[in-house]
Amino acid sequence: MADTAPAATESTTDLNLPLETVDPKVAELADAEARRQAEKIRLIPSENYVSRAVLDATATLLTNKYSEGYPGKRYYEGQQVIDQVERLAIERAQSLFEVEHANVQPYSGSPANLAVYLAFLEPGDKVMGMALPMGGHLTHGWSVSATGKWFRPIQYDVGRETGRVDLDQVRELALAERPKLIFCGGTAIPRLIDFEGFAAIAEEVEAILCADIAHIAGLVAGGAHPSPAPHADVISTTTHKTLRGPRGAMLMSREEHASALDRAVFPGLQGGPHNHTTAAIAVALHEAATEEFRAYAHQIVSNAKALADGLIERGFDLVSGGTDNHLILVDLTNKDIGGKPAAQALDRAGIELNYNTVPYDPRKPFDPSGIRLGTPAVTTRGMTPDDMPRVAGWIDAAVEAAKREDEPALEATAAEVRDFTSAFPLPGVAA
Ligand code: DSN
Repeated sequence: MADTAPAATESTTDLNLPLETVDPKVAELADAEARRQAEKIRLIPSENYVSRAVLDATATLLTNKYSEGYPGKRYYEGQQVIDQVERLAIERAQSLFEVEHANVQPYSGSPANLAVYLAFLEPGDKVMGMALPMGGHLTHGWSVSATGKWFRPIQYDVGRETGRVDLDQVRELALAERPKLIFCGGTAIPRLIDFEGFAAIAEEVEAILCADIAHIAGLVAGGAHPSPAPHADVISTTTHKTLRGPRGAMLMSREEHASALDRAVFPGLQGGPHNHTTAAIAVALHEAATEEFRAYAHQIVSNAKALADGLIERGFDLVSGGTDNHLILVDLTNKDIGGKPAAQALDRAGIELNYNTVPYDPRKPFDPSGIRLGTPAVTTRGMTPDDMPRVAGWIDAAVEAAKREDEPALEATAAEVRDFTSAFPLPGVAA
């Protein structure tokens, strides 16, 4: 118990004392995580480092307020300030993504996507999305998700040889099955998404098209990936990946779908919005509207291409042969090592990424053939394409060391990585 609970001293009842005094254990863990994030090369493509301003907004007293409803139509009094915060976030989302409507209340990506179902489908209706092992998302109708159990999923693949979506196959399937909702986007797609092509198919079968841009929202905002805004009925996104905001989500659409989406989020699925998160989303959107962020978005892609080239030079087999965005999916079959032991060894070597299925993976999802990596966080840290060959070299060295079960070699790489990362200040903390 002594390890997990603060000592019951008088000081814990003083509500103005800082964390390190009231709960040194939690403070210590937060510091340890900051050190870990500083010392690693963080390549999980859905992660980032938020700015100090985003962190500050997250830690405000806005967390104390309940505000079920929407600006001007709340179920609790005292919304004079919260309404302004939420309107600001909405206006910034509308302006940045050039959309008529934005809902900034979804708690995260999965609830946001569930709200899309609630807005447009009845249980048992057909939904079409990319299969999870091909790079889709659980909430696009995968069998273990509520969306695959309560709706009838139709799943499309990527080409076995190309690793890319084949829109002719998607169209054929859509015409045969006539889903009511089609998702494009996903979690392990290294190539551009043809929103216009998907919209043409959705229109032909009279389906709602939802573009899930959770991974690429920052690239879209920064002009480094085409925007779905002119094409999709609904845009769903998280706010904490390439967009570099707090953990949260947004739904955006044309005005005609505004009230269906709003009713689905509240009261359909959620209670009170997390107002401190809304404020931090507003800050992230403000940051994403700057020229610096546009440069950042393009640099993410340049870094990913440079890292992909470095890996290819070292004999790694990249799904689709490379990347157009922030993400690289590697099939390790030709390296004679599974994705999971490789990812675990890489973590010990100071390089953080995740094991992942690859299309048509003969292995199980908990022990798949691939690793997934990306460059949003290292780009925030200030790394450039010139740094990527070195990163690729460390990945190669760690994978070979893992095969030899050579722990000293992994430790040696971790030491080199610690030395390297110390030149890149940890974003989000005071200088
Ligand atoms: N967990 C997210 C990712 O890592 O891509 C998707 O929800």
